[in-house]
Amino acid sequence: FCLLKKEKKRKPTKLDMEGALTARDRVGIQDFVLLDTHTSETAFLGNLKKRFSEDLIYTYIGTLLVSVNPYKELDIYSKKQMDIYMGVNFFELPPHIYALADNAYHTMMAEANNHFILISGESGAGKTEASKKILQYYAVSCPSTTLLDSVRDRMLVSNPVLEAFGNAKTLKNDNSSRFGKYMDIQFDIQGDAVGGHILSYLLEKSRVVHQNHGERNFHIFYQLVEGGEEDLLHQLGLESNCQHYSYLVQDECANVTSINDKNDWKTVRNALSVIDFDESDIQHLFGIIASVLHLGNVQFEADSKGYATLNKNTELRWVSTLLGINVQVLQEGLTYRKIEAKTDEVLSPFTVDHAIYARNALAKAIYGRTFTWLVNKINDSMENKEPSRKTVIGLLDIYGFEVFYVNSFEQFCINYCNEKLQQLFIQLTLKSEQEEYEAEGIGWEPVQFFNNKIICDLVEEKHRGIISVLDEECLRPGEATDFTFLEKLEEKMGSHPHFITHKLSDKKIRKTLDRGDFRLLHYAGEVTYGVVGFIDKNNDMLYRNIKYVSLLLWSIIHVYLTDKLQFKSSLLGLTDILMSKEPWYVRCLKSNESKQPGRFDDVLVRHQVKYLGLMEHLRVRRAGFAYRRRYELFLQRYKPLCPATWPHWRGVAAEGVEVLVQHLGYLPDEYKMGRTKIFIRHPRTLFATEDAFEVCKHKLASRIQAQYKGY
Ligand code: AOV
Ligand code: MG
Repeated sequence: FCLLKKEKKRKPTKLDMEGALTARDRVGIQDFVLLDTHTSETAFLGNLKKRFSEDLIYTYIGTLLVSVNPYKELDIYSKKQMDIYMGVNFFELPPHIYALADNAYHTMMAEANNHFILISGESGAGKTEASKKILQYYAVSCPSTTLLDSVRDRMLVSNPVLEAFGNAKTLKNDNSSRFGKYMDIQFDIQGDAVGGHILSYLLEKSRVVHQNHGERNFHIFYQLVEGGEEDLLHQLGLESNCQHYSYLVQDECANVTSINDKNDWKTVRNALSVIDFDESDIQHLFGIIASVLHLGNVQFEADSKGYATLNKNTELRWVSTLLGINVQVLQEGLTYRKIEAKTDEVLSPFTVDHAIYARNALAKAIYGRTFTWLVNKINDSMENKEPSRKTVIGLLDIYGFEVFYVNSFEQFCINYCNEKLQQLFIQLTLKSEQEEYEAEGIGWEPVQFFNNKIICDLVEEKHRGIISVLDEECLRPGEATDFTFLEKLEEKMGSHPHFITHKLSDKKIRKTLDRGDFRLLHYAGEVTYGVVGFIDKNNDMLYRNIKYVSLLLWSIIHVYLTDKLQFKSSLLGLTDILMSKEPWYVRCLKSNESKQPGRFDDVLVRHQVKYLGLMEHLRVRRAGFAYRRRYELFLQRYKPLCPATWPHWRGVAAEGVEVLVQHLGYLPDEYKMGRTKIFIRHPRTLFATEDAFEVCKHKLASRIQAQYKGY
């Protein structure tokens, strides 16, 4: 946590103190580490619930922030609140997402290193809201120059734009992220936010052409159709009625009370102009979006031989105009396959099913690439070209773990992604924490925790994992089917404790599985996946069959062809990015399934507390030490506090530290001396030392003060 001087420290008033004392019973404890009955899950939940009922949605476990979705607007995100949290140490004010953001920022400034904030939790738990709050905090409260204001504005408005194109209503969340997002916020040496960069992961493109019952397509389509100006719609050949578009009404869920598409359209339109979209970009962008809607309405009929024909091609003409492709070429591309023989090209006609498949593949690909293009444009507009040294705070907000009645390849990818994040969390906290105590020779009672590596391996292991098996099957076009894939899985995974299928299970469980299902026991619960579509969708991701189906169109359409990454390798890349930075955690909990304000469903919350490993984290924290620092650094900072170490300690740093802390009156229980570091149990011990240092610093001559600048 923050070692910086407390710039705008707000001294707690008498009222605060009294309030804090009398209110404790009512509002619970703000850091679980201080909970008396710390090992009891019931006490943990009781504390969460008590706070939740008082609208206190944030609680710490040490420096980790637990957040419970209130499903109502709370008056805690104002500029005034931001000011209160600025430069104040973690534990001095009620827990808040701003406190975490602020401490990450000040630590970054003090130590000149990179940080990231990992936000996790299941679908609808509040990850995206949390990440927005953090970004707002940085954009509003970091020091500013007029020149940089535009960069900040762009960072802020990138959110509504990306949400319009990348979020959709699902059964779990009316504004569910359907892509993973990692955003670096860059700061210069003065601490100004000077630039940003976004990486996006695996947009759920299948949603463009198909949505499950009760869900919607991406917001942008409804925004355009409902909110688009008459002129614009006219130019794009669109009607102002969602019911008209088959890609928008399959689920009969065009209108949702919590969503105002008309207003959102205005926000997005304004945002686009802030991020440097000129009129021609905007025309281009919405031309492409409209072309997808028109494509969805292209219908095929079977001729006498059963081959696909297009009887009415008004829609196709619009696609042709909007994308600038000759209508004949387009028509051929959708109804014929081009086979390249030795010297010749032969056109082989599609059946209606194949034609629909080709049409949908094209719509998905167009949308997917437009999304990538959009992210690139946003990145260009937020880029900082100054070569000066910068540090970053990364924000990771992905799609949360989700289980539906029917789960397919999309859920498989999303849940695997969450599995990886949990693994990262375990490695960075539970495991590394305990390994550090061991390495430093600190006496330690190990804490048992469930390590989900076994499930990650099941999915991703080379040659043996589910993804490898799937990729192998995808290399046998024509022979492999979703069901041969399932058979291969059964052969390879057979007795794996986290994998079952209909064939592999006993009588009782068999009843709950279809023949085309496999079930994974994820860290967050069981999920049954239907294999239908796995081969196809995986191929789509590898861009093999898009080329195969509509090679013809691909040579013509000039949409950016950049996202060729395979999901697995891109995820591995992400892990590397995160491993090189200092982590902070926000664990979001969903309070209830029905999105109701103020309702706290005990069973649901208990389940999340369990699988997120919060109790284990607390145990490690309780038994452990809140703060540690290398002897040299500790001594360098605090040596003015002791005559024996000031101005120089001419011996081994560890011994100097021992002399120093003895002089400061540390009790034996408050700290431990490791091989290379001092470990301090409670933050309050360090705060007292920091306060003493503050006083001492003022007494020092200005020459010496200068030496401490930047610490
Ligand atoms: P998610 O990002 O975790 O789900 P969101 O951040 O989109 O979840 O939150 C879902 C909804 O919960 C929001 O649209 C708000 O209505 C409400 N909500 C969340 N956090 C808060 C808060 N701090 N204050 C008030 N309301 C909140 V997903 O993207 O589905 O995994 O893929
Ligand atoms: Mg989200």
